[in-house]
Amino acid sequence: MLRGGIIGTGFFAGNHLNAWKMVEGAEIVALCDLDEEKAREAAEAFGVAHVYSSAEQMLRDGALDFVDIITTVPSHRPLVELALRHEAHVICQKPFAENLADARAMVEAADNAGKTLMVHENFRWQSAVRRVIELVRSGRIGAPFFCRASFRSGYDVFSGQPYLAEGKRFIIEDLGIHVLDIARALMGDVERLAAVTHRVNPKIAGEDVATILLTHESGMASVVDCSYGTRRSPETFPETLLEIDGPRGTIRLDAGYRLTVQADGAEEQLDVSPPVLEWAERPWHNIQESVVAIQDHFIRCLSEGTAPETSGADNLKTLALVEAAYVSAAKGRSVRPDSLG
Ligand code: NAD
Ligand code: 89V
Repeated sequence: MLRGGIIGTGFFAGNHLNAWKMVEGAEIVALCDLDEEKAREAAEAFGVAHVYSSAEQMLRDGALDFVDIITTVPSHRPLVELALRHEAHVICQKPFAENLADARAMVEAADNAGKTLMVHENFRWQSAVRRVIELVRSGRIGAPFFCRASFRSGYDVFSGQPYLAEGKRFIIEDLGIHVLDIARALMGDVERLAAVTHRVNPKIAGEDVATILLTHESGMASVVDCSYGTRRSPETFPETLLEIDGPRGTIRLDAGYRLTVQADGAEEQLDVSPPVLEWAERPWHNIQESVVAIQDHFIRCLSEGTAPETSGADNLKTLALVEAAYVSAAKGRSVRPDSLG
């Protein structure tokens, strides 16, 4: 049984804690939050014995095999490096880093320490999205030549996560990062992109609409479009809708988790709704289920000594798309993610 410690017991941590209870081979033995009272409350709710307000102290005392970092982005690099100095494997929430230099430094630190560093990039682990990724990878519609990955909503994310209203960057960094990662998973790495952004909600500091055209290394194109300014019915938060065309057919994931596969002249329609786990609640059940899947993948990789699909090294490529999208939107021209310093 691998012994884990959690750093950060805020808004999203309950999902990780519930999910860890469902993952075989791992046990959370310590919780840490700068606000010790918050950590204590979570420890009582989830039966965790040890509580800390200092991550350094938790790592010194804990003999931990891994650390799960669930803090907001400014603390990721110091906490990841701290955990690696204490020889713990790390799973760290997205966004991985505030900039590419910090992200590269963390990947290098993990390589030097010989430890696994995985990013909790969970949208590609949602069961409906995973189904589509597997269909595309199986060659069902042939090599895809077009993808649209779309997340459009008017859901109030700010009441649960007030920090999202405060940063100069919003939708691309917080949500677009997931959708860009799905586009990478479906269509491969990206050679260049062009982004247009806009702010609808006057009460927030960052952009809440982004439309991004990606040219993949295959030469094929994707459109990633994200909005928190969309008032429509049905409200689809937090679904990512997908449409992928290949020479043999089309795959669509539509609102309400309706999957349509048209290939070689035949059509299949499937309900791929995620289960509402005992501890989950609509509409978050889709995300909540993916937290179990990604944490399970992390522990399997540690047990088998394999690299996670959403490793720190892999996530450098998703983070580069986020950076490139902001540069592109600011400069009004397309940008190669590999040209960024
Ligand atoms: P939050 O602000 O509610 O909670 C973060 C907690 O970390 C706070 O309680 C804070 O006191 C604690 N903390 C900060 N620095 C610390 C340190 N050095 N040592 C110990 N504790 C520290 O944030 P949240 O909404 O829970 O989000 C956390 C992360 O999860 C963010 O990066 C966010 O983007 C991500 N998130 C991901 C998803 C997803 O589906 N993947 C969903 C929501 C949030
Ligand atoms: O997934 C996330 O990171 C969340 C939300 C879905 C609200 O954007 O912040």
